[in-house]
Amino acid sequence: MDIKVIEFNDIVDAKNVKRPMGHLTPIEELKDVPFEIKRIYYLTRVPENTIRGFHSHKELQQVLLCLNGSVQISVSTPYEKEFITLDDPAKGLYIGPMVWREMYNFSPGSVLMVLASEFYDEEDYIRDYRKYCELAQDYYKSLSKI
Ligand code: T46
Repeated sequence: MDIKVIEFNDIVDAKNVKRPMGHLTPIEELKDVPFEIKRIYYLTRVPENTIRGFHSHKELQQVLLCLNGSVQISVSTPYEKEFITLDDPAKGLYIGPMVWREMYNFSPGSVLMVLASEFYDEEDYIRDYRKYCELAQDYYKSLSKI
């Protein structure tokens, strides 16, 4: 499955000042994330017990970061499934094409920011799980032949 947890640079010692100065996390396209960033969006004020996602993308690549609070993500293909907790603003989850995702357990006040490789295009979404399984089986079979 084309996913990866990315640990971004977490800079805490700004200017050698002795008292705590907070954290600074820089993110540069094609260096810290493996694509050019064409779009940024974020999810805020998600009500308790909401589950979002329930789709895959055909080509889009994204990195999800939880800037405040925590959120859990399940990522799966017809062959494997993983659960990732995002609870650190310096940690991102890269999700490549043809990975089904669901986001749940948003903590109160959580902010989930997403860096995306393409502009918004509803045609790139697969929102029907049966259809996803059919297309994903073909996709992963074709990859295994390469
Ligand atoms: C994803 C997960 C992590 C837009 O008009 N522009 C946009 O850039 C986006 C992302 C969404 N929309 C519209 C499409 C829907 O009418 O906003 C509405 C809610 O989108 P959706 O139900 O797809 O939201 P999530 O939270 O289920 O999924 C979103 C992204 O859409 C998706 O790409 O991977 O976050």
